[in-house]
Amino acid sequence: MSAQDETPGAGAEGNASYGHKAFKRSKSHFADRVTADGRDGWPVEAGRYRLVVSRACPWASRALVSRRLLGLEDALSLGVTDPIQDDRSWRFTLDPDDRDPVLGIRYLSEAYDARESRYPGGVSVPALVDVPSGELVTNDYQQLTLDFATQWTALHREGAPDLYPEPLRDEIDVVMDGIYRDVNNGVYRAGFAPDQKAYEAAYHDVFHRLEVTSERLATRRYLVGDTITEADIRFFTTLVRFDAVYHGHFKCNRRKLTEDPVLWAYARDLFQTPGFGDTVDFDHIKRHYYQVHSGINPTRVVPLGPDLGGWLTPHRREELGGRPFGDGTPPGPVPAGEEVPVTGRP
Ligand SMILES: N[C@@H](CCC(=O)N[C@@H](CS)C(=O)NCC(=O)O)C(=O)O
Repeated sequence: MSAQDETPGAGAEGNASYGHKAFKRSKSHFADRVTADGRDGWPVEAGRYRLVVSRACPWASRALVSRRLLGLEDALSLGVTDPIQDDRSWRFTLDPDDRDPVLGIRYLSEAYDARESRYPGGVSVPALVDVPSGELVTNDYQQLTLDFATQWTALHREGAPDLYPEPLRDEIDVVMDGIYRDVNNGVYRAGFAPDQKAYEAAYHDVFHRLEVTSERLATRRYLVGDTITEADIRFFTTLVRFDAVYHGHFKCNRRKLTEDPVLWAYARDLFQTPGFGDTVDFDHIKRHYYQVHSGINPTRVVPLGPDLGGWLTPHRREELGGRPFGDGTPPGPVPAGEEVPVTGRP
């Protein structure tokens, strides 16, 4: 995957660099995998690991959606950080006494330190933490959700969809690769571009790929095959942020998501599918981007718009056919205590 090819950097967004040099997304430093056979020393086990996310973060949000769709909530507990980091990075100030109730830590960096003392890199979400030892297992967001889909199967709910079906993997990988390069990461390259030329190149990549993908989705409900796959999860997490943060804050403003009828209907369809929209907190998203990236928004003022009401309007994408969960079923309700507060919902 292209993320693994990026050059490491350090900068104001923790382990992704921006400033005078072209934006580079860093490699995930901790790339151990939790697998069915435990080959890295981390076997899949119910109740053993904690997923730490920020609901602001698109990479962490993939894991949030995937965990819901697969029904891993009982097996894999969830810690949600404050959307605003301080100088020690992600913190658990949304929890009583500002501590994660399961890990007992105030900062995610404590789990990184438990794994590797004086770890010099950035602290990033998503992070998978081993509860008994308090050590970080992995922050490899590219592999994490693929492993949820293919390694955690013994703990999937009954009726869980196959998000990475074997016969479609090559096609899914190709689609995800283009979307990663030009859209998921392209918006960051535009937003953190150090000069006009770099910004324009990224801007063109973003909108070229959105156009191509919009054409693809005009006649098919989902990106690959006729069911929801990992590719849809990865595209959704950028689309859902598009008008709220990427259009203005990252200057990706050729058009809004709401101005592309196909992509807007596709994104609404997914948003309204259990497991997608119920993980999204627009309040966390906006406050994180506009307040944390003070290099590109020095006043740290958070815009009041856009109006979110449209997310819940009919999309009529079911007319294209498709079987969202294949032979499976939608996930049940959001577990108690994990509901997104009303301040973050449309
Ligand atoms: N580059 C990260 C990918 C995930 C990522 O960039 N997450 C962002 C939030 S969207 C983060 O935690 N950045 C560190 C920070 O902002 O301090 C990794 O290598 O795992």
